[in-house]
Parts: sequence; structure tokens; C-alpha cells
Amino acid sequence: MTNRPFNYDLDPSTGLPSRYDHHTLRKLSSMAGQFFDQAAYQQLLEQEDVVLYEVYELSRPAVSGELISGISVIHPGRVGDEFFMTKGHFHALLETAEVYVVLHGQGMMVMENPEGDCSVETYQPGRVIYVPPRWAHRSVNTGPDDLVFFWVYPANAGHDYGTIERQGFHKLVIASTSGPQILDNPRWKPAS
Ligand code: S6P
Ligand code: ZN
Repeated sequence: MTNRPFNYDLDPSTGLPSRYDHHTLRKLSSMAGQFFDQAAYQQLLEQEDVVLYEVYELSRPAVSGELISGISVIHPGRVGDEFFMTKGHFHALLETAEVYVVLHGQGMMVMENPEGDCSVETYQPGRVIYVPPRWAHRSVNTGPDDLVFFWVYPANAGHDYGTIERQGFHKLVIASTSGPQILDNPRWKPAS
């Protein structure tokens, strides 16, 4: 990988990047145990292992000083009453932040830190969301269209998915007749 300046373009209508190094498809089957309504999860999985979201990454060496950037696309849909969402993670190097820039769609970013403080930010086009060091983050698409956002974070941050897989997030985003509701997750438990 060269150490020369570079650029890429985001398609104005889709937000997709003109080039990327990795394209990851995350399907329903990779989210076992993450959605609240497990019967609805099993039922949907038996119908189709749908693609929940896609990540386009511009890679850089995983060393201090470098930045990894890219685009995520969260497709619209629900498992029971719970909106399609990302797995969510802490950064493995906990003291690393991240910036998101929303390009298209609607949704919520659910965040929490190891001390149990929680925060939810709303995605809307043009909005910048700052994820401080130590805060786990999950993106939830609450709208009828793709939710598309740009992100950039330190290349040495890494990802800790295991903590969230074991304990979940404190908050769930659930559809209701009056719109998306943020509810306490009754199944949250300390990872220990
Ligand atoms: C990486 C950044 C995003 C997510 C992506 C998918 O630090 O937060 O690129 O990786 O939105 O989410 P997840 O939880 O599957 O990595
Ligand atoms: Zn992240």
C-alpha cells in the first residue's frame, strides 16, 4: 500500500464510493441472538437469509496515525417489530473515537459505554455524529429506504464484537404505531 494522497468519490444519488478495498455483506444468519423476538428471527431466517447491511471499506495499515474510512448501507426492514440494525461493537482499542456523516435515510445510533451510560442519536441526511472513545455503537434503520453513512476511525482501533454478542445493548429500537420507540432491553446482561 502506497503512502501517497488519494481520493474517492461518493455517488450523489446512492452515496456509494467510486472504489473500495473490501465489500462486506452482513446477513441475518450472522445475527443469531441479537434480535429481541427470537421466534420472528427464526421465521424470517427460514424464509430467506436476507442481507441486513453492507460495508464498503477503504483499507489502510492497522497502525497508529492511519485512518480507515468507508460507507455503510443499512437496508430497511424489521425482525418482528425490531428494525434491521448492525451487530454493533466496541472498538478493541477502547480509547478510540469515530465520526459518522449521514448521507441518506433515517435511523438511530444506539450507544453505551462500559460504565452503562447510554445515548441515542438520530440519523438524518447531513448530520455528523461523533462517537467518543469508549462508546459502543450500533446503527438502526428506522425508515423505508436505505440508511447510508460515511464513517472514519483510527486504523489501529480494531473491533470487539464479542462483548455485544454476549450482553446486547441496554436499549432496543422498536416500531410502534407512534413511530420508533427506544425501550430498555429486558435481556441485557453483563458480559463477564
Ligand atoms: C467501524 C464503523 C462502521 C461499522 C459498520 C458495520 O468502526 O463503526 O464501519 O463497522 O457500520 O457495523 P458493525 O457493527 O457490523 O461493524
Ligand atoms: Zn466503529
